[in-house]
Amino acid sequence: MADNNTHIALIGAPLEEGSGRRGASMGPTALRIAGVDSTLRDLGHTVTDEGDLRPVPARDLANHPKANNLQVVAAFARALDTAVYDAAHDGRFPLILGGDHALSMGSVSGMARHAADLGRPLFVLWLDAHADFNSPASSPSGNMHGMPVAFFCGEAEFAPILEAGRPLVDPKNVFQIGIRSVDAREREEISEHGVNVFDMRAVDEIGMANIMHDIIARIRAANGLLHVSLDVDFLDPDLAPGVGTTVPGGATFREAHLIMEMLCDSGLVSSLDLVELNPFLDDRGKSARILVELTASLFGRRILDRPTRSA
Ligand code: 4U7
Ligand code: MN
Ligand code: MN
Ligand code: MN
Repeated sequence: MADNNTHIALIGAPLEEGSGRRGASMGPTALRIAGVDSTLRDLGHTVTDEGDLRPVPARDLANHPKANNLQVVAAFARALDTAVYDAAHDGRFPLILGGDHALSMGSVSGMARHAADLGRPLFVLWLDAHADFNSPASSPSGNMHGMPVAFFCGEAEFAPILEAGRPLVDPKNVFQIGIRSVDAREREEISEHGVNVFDMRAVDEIGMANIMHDIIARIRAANGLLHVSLDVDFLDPDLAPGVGTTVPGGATFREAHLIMEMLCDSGLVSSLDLVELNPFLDDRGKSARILVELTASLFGRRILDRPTRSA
């Protein structure tokens, strides 16, 4: 993916049951009102809006005391696994309009199947204040939006949400940036499994450009596909207040745009989640708009007509 014509499939996933509060189900609508489709078309891309998924709850799964709303979350994970796989298989770029972060159980699993078809490794760039590596056993809340990374790495196999034997993501192929809130057991898990974490201290000390050069070089060397998952709370709450789990000290406007600009130049990105937007908590559409602006940078909007330096 770069700034030449890409066929983008917008897939709405109005899931809010993975989080502890209501409102993220309005995310896809807010992103459409903020102009995600026209912004991408104006950059020269072809956009097909597939509308919103409305899966029936997965009644085959028993309720779980520590995986809140498992049936609804699993239904979205299954529907997205299929929708994302099908779009990518047909040569379209899946762009998921969330919805809370539990939906990434499905979007990443769908891309992992697509990457396995191609015989290429899938890498995940997780832009978030949180590591999202809990399981029902470790989670302090039971909220499944704190579990997707453990799930697609195969570390949260507590119920048959997706088929056994599905392709997983190697935790060593997961890069996290922006992290600044990690639970006690999560901290042990991410280091045990070798997740690559660039926490906010690393961003301060190393700088975003250096971090991104390193990540891009590693994915390119492995001929990998890259799925990007952007949680609104990655950004500083002053920039993006429209999220249920704000944490102070997040990424700045330019740090976030630089990531997207460097990713665009890299041509490595194959799919994107925009997640955790809660329009009920937003300030006059501010957070929806910044997500659309960041998406524009990923899809080729640039300050000058050339990359600043060779990427
Ligand atoms: B998000 C939390 F305990 N870790 O598991 C949990 F702090 O998708 C928060 O990153 C999870 O917004 C946040 O409930 C999930 C909590
Ligand atoms: Mn998250
Ligand atoms: Mn988060
Ligand atoms: Mn483990």
